[in-house]
Amino acid sequence: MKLFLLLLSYFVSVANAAQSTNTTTTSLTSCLVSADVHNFSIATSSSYNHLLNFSIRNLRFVDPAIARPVAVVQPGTKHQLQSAVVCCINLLLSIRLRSGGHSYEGLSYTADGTNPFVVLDLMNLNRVRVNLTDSTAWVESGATIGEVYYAVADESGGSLAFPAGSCPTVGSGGQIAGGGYGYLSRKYGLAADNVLDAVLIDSAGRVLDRSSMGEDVFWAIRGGGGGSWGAIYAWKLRLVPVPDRVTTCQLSRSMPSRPVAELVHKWQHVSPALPDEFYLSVTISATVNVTNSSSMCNSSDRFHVRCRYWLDDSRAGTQRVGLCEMSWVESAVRFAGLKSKSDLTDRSTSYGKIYSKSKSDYVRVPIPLSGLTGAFNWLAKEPKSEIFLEPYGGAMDRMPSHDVPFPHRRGNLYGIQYIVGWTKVDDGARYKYVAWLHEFYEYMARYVSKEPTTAYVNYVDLDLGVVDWSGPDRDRAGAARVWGEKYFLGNYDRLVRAKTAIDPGNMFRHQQSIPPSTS
Ligand SMILES: Cc1cc2nc3c(=O)[nH]c(=O)nc-3n(C[C@H](O)[C@H](O)[C@H](O)COP(=O)(O)OP(=O)(O)OC[C@H]3O[C@@H](n4cnc5c(N)ncnc54)[C@H](O)[C@@H]3O)c2cc1C
Ligand SMILES: *[C@@H]1O[C@H](CO)[C@@H](O)[C@H](O)[C@H]1NC(C)=O
Ligand SMILES: *[C@@H]1O[C@H](CO)[C@@H](O)[C@H](O)[C@H]1NC(C)=O
Ligand SMILES: *[C@@H]1O[C@H](CO)[C@@H](O)[C@H](O)[C@H]1NC(C)=O
Ligand SMILES: *[C@@H]1O[C@H](CO)[C@@H](O)[C@H](O)[C@H]1NC(C)=O
Ligand SMILES: *[C@@H]1O[C@H](CO)[C@@H](O)[C@H](O)[C@H]1NC(C)=O
Ligand SMILES: *[C@@H]1O[C@H](CO)[C@@H](O)[C@H](O)[C@H]1NC(C)=O
Ligand SMILES: CC(=O)N[C@H]1CO[C@H](CO)[C@@H](O)[C@@H]1O
Repeated sequence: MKLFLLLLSYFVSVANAAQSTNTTTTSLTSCLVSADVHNFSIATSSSYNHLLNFSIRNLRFVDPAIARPVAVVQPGTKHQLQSAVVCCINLLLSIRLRSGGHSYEGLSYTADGTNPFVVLDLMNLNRVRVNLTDSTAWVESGATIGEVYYAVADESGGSLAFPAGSCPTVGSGGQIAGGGYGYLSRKYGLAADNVLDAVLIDSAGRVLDRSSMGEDVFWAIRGGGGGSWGAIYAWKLRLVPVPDRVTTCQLSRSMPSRPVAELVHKWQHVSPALPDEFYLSVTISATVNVTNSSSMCNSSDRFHVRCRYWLDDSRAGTQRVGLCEMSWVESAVRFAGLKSKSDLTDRSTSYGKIYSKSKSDYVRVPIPLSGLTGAFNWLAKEPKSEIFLEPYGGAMDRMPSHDVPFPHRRGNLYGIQYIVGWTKVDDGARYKYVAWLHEFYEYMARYVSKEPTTAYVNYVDLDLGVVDWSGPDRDRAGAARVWGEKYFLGNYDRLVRAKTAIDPGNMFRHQQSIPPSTS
């Protein structure tokens, strides 16, 4: 008898769970429809899989074992975005905002396990409105960086550009929220340094601009990381002048570890000290190629002098150095490995759709030759790995560390991104790749910034720590300091204050969002 009762209660609770998912779906559907939001897919819709999958850029998160959203909603206007946010909040559904879907940890479309969730996919909010009178642009946050580059170049006849990252399918929603470092950052700073205004929809459903959100929140959204503050509907960007022609140079060499180390040893002294108009990065892959080195400037004479200075005096040699002049936007096309300008606006490309895991570091003291040789010997052991060295210095050195939440300024010579990437489902080999990455990262620890170890929030890395949102209130802001200070150094406390002001109920959250203060 007792057993029977237990069984009965088991059935009842299962039936309730199914019922409640269905009630949730039904309530969300009717809330959206009555707010005139019609472009969404629930789990039983035929378009659901395609839509959810479309912007999953890291294939590690295409996995049937990973919880899926109740719905994918695609707002097409500011008002629809606001309505979708309000529906989710009223129904106590977690929100995942997805712009380009490039989050290294899938934070824009996976759950933290505490709640059913909805993906608000912003790909239809991708309008870019350029104002040539004051060299600004209003950009809806679902526009990709490629769409921004294309529109700005097109409307300004190539005289203006925007300083952001290199991957054209990355979203401006996620990238600007986390900083945004790229080819023009040694001259003009980060994407986030060039945000003049923004429209934010907060957890109370209010539509706020710079003056109504207040300076602390306006500060926080420019580099404090996506998904913590509310939904950014649009950014107002300061566009920057670029010359008609820039000069680019790329070379690719296959060499053993030692000469690569010699080249990089020299590079770490030279590249951060070059004039602001130069950007000279290095990618090193396991097959020990030095590839895709690039520079840009507005005077080919001066450029030749610099390029030859660096190349003559190195093991790279001067042969087969591809020096070309082109417009700035063409250089962005070329460095992205694309063919034509119109490719910049193609979001259906599989560009960057791989399985991958990344980590990051910053370097303030040049790494000794022996350390670099050791690093490249280590790298050579894992053919699926790559490291990417991005030069700092220039304007990055002159901007105060507290202007925006991104703190890695004066004294940083370069940033390192470690990547292990694979293209096929691998039957467990991923554990081997990721374990290799962890060991390599540990080896590098003695040579990079420490106490604290530093990292770039746009290369988001859950190994640094996660917030457990389940269970009762406790000092989560204190616990999150462990990883928060790696990304934000002394800016962490101000981020907690901004979070507490704008979203005290913590409606916008993920595994590494800034917790509100509970005291
Ligand atoms: C191939 C590749 C190249 C890259 N190159 C660079 C580079 O050169 N420079 C650089 O700085 N970074 C670079 N990145 C990192 C990139 O900037 C980050 O991964 C960025 O966060 C991705 O933004 P997204 O909109 O595409 O991603 P998403 O996954 O859509 O979003 C990332 C985070 O921001 C949140 N978010 C998205 N939209 C909004 C919004 N409208 N309002 C509030 N929160 C939002 C999401 O919820 C999530 O937490 C690169 C990444 C890849 C994969
Ligand atoms: C919810 O209920 C409706 C009507 O009974 C049914 O058609 C639908 O498939 C259910 N959805 C889910 C997700 O169970
Ligand atoms: C709905 O979304 C699809 C896919 O992104 C898009 O092609 C279509 O234009 C959208 N429809 C409306 C009415 O916004
Ligand atoms: C999702 O996309 C990936 C890569 O583009 C593909 O391999 C996979 O089959 C897709 N899955 C679904 C369910 O569409
Ligand atoms: C462009 O900027 C100028 C100067 O700020 C302003 O007067 C004008 O209204 C703007 N144009 C548009 C279309 O917003
Ligand atoms: C070219 O570079 C020089 C030196 O930095 C700078 O003074 C000048 O304004 C630049 N010209 C253009 C057209 O950008
Ligand atoms: C490395 O360089 C060699 C010779 O130029 C080339 O054949 C090889 O494909 C390159 N490998 C990678 C990963 O770029
Ligand atoms: C961005 C870029 O130029 N990528 C190139 C780097 O080098 C590899 C190998 O030579 C090319 O295939 C990429 O197109």
